[in-house]
Amino acid sequence: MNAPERFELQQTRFIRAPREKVFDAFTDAAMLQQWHSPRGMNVTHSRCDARAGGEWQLAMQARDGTRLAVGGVYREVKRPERLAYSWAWQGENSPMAGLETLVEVDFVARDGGTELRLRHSGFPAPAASEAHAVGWRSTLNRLIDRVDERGSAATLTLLGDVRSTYTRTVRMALAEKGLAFTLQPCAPHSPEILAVHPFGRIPALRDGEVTLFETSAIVRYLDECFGPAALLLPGSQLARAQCEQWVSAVNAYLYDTMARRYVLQYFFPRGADGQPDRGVIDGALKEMPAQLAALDKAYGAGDWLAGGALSMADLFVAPILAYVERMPEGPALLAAVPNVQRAQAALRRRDSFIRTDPGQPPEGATP
Ligand SMILES: N[C@@H](CCC(=O)N[C@@H](CS)C(=O)NCC(=O)O)C(=O)O
Repeated sequence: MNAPERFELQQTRFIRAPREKVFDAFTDAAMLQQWHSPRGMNVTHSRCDARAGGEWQLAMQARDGTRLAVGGVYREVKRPERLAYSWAWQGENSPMAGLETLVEVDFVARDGGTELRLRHSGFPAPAASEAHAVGWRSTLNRLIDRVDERGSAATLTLLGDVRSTYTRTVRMALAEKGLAFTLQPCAPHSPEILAVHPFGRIPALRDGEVTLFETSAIVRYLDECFGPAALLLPGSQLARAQCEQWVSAVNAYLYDTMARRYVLQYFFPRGADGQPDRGVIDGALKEMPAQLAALDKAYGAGDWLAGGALSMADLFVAPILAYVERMPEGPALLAAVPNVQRAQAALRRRDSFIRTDPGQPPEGATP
């Protein structure tokens, strides 16, 4: 009888760190605890006896409380070149419990750093190897954050333009979370952005081999996957829904009126003789007081749109209003909405707003 077919995955990553450091991150229990789970999960327990025949074990926990445990036996331990170990999920809830697969990692010295070549084999079905490939992509990002000399700037690249309001929203989120990143300047519809964003808008985010587009998805990802807790998504269901409501309102109405048909008409005039198109601006000006009044009512006596603290919703609104205020009709429009003015003043005192001023040198690392 033929042996059942087995499937495998392979991943290769370059890390700016010596082989010994990368190797040790795989064999030191305290180091494993810092990175060996996909983003958004934590390692709650790690144990390893890194010699041929020695055992290793990890327990992980997701933010929603889901627990996973995995372990195995070292087959080959050749510091700093190669490591091979068996891998088996534990616990009756795991669909792969009891099935042993094999992880092989080669650490190759290259260009002053390490090329990590990972092979994970022995999966019973392609879906199982694909699910583990997703997990490894994210887990290796966390390894790189820890050991690469550029930290998370080695995995996180923001593609966009510092003048863009949506790009600024993500830059503010990165600053609020204290995350190092690389800024890759790129224009809407450029080949670089179209490679990661099917609709050619900016911004987009690359996290190692993971790519994301749409500002709200990017901010949510950064907030939920980095740091001990979410900072930009309110804790209560109602406040989270209100946050989502304002993000959606910016995407559906406010950006179109205040940025595209108003601010951008002044910055990139499309009217006769290279002048701003008055008809377009006047059309936007008719709609803006009602939109600003809605924001004014939502802020009320507080400084934040949802949950009584800074949230992603505030990061969507602030970059737009910062431009509106500088336009000819801006000061008069804003004078009618004192709550908006007060809330914007509070937000503008934050480091994340000050550091992301489009007139300042950009804060990200260069590619
Ligand atoms: N819903 C998108 C909107 C992004 C967007 O419209 N970005 C502007 C720059 S601030 C853009 O790329 N404009 C180019 C265009 O409209 O073609 C998001 O949330 O990321």
